[in-house]
This record gives sequence, C-alpha cells and structure tokens, in this order.
Amino acid sequence: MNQAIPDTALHGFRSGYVALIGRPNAGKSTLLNRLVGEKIAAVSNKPQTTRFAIQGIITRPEGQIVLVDTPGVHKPGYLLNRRMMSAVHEALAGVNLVVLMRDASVSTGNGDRFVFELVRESQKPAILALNKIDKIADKADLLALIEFYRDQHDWQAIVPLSARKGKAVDALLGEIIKNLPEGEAVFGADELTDQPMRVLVAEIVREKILETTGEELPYVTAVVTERYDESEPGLVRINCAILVERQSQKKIIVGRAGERIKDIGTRARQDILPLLDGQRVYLELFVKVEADWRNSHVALNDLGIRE
Ligand SMILES: Nc1nc2c(ncn2[C@@H]2O[C@H](COP(=O)(O)OP(=O)(O)OP(=O)(O)O)[C@@H](O)[C@H]2O)c(=O)[nH]1
Ligand SMILES: [Mg+2]
Repeated sequence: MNQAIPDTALHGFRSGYVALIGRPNAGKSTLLNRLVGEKIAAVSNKPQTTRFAIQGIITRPEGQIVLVDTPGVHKPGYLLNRRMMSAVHEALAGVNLVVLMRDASVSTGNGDRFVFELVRESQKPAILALNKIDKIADKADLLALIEFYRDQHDWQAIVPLSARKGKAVDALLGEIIKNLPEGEAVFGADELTDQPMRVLVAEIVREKILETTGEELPYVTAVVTERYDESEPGLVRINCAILVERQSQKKIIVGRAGERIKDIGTRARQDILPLLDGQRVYLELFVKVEADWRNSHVALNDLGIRE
C-alpha cells in the first residue's frame, strides 16, 4: 500500500496510510466520519458494527491521510468474524502508522490488553487515542490511564479526545500528520473514500437497522445493494436486500404492518440524500432469509466481506 514517493514537490507536505485499530465500540468509525466530514462508515452502540476495512481520505494543507477504519478486535466465531479479523491484520500490515483507539471511560480488560499486544507486535509506530473523555467525570482517572499506557510502550503520542463531541480530534490529526513521511497527495482533495456508493448505501441501511432494533439482530443482519440505477437524470433508484437468518428475524425487521422497515427506509434516505448532490432517491428495501450466511463463502463474497 505504501506509495513510492518522488523527490520532487516536497514542501513539507506529508502523506500516508494510517490504521485505526481498537476493540468493538471504541468509537473508531465515529472518528473516521468526523475527520472525513461525511458519513462514510456505519456507527452504532452495538459492538461489531464495522465488518470490513473502510478508507477515509482526509486532505489538509499540511498533508493527506488515508485513514483505514477496521472492525473491532474480537474473538472470531463464524467465518464472517474470521474475515473481519483478517481485515484488521491486513490493515495493520499495510500502513505507515497505527492509531490504537480505546474507550477511556471504561476499565481496562483482557480485550484491551489483546489489542495492545496486536499493535505492539505489528512493530509500527503508534499513537494512542483515548476516546470518550466526555464520559469521564474524574480527570484523575484519565491521568492514571495515561500514566499506565506511557510506561508500556514508546508511543508517538497519547491523545485524549472525544470523537463524538469533536474534542481534540484536530490535535490527533496534527499528531498523525507529524508522524507520516513527506510525500505528495495520492488522492484528489474531493475524494473521501475508497467505497463505492452502493456500499455506502448498504452500510447506511444497516446502520438504521442497528438503530431501530434490539440486541440480537445486529449479528444476523447484512445488507447488499442489488440495484443502483442512475439511468434517469436527477433520480437514483436503489434496491437493497436485507439478509437475516430466520423467518422470525424477518418479521422483526418488517415490523407490524411494515412499520419498522418503513422507518428504516425513511431514516436511511435522510442520510443517503446528502451524498447524492441534489438528486432524488427511490429507495426500496426487502428482506431475504438466508440461513447461515455468516458461514457462507459465497454470501460473504457477495456482501463484499472478503478473505
Ligand atoms: N460519549 C461518547 N460516545 C462516543 C464517542 N465516540 C463514539 N461514541 C459512541 O460509541 C458507540 C460506538 O461508536 P462506533 O464509532 O460505532 O465504534 P467502533 O469502534 O467503530 O465500533 P466497531 O465498528 O463495532 O468496532 C456509538 O454509540 C458512538 O456514538 C465519544 O467520544 N463519546
Ligand atoms: Mg466501526
């Protein structure tokens, strides 16, 4: 992934690839969206929201960052989860710099130690981002956490921040750019992500499902855009299939008299519209039961969740 950087046109501009690594729910995708300035990654309060690596491109006068958001590190059970973890390893291997993000408002657990080891073993320069400081009542707790981590590793920087509130995200951005090699921009300043519209749309729909349903459905639900039709000027027709594993789960998504799926569609349209430059959108959602899609190579390939 590293680019060969020409010796010309170097005026202190820096560029490179940066992996965002952490446990599920740490706030990685929230940070990605905030830095990119558009919603390109699904965010939810349910763990394991992100399922594959998503690149966000951040261009500033001082440099260009390709920030690779990754699935939260967890113990893989299904084939889906194994592929999610390969995305983490692949991202770690391909970048110039790692940002290890953790939720600083909860106590340190085995999962945190596991992620830390992963980052240490990668031998990449690393910045520690301590997120959700808006939830920390006693600042002494935060200072203790900083001390704890400072002794354990030679961090490029330790940055306490709040991705949701936007607090100190610019400080993190500055530290990231400082630690990238000098080099030219690889992408145009208007490019925001490597993900095509059909994937962004599917992820928005999935986010709305996570938002409107309970604890069990997130893990058994996937969304794929089956039609993305721009043939009519000013109008985009989108059909998304929502996969679940059982008939009972389909009933939950559809809801009484179709109320819930309608709500999901309305919420998704609201987030899709800003990505379409004033075009209108017809969004059609339908639910498909596909038993065991989480263990199916074919289904996962169709969903873009690759080996
Ligand atoms: N209070 C608070 N909540 C936050 C902050 N950053 C993120 N969150 C919330 O934390 C939850 C998880 O955020 P995500 O961005 O989806 O977390 P993630 O690390 O991408 O999670 P996975 O994709 O599952 O690995 C969401 O409910 C966010 O709104 C923060 O700075 N403060
Ligand atoms: Mg995420």
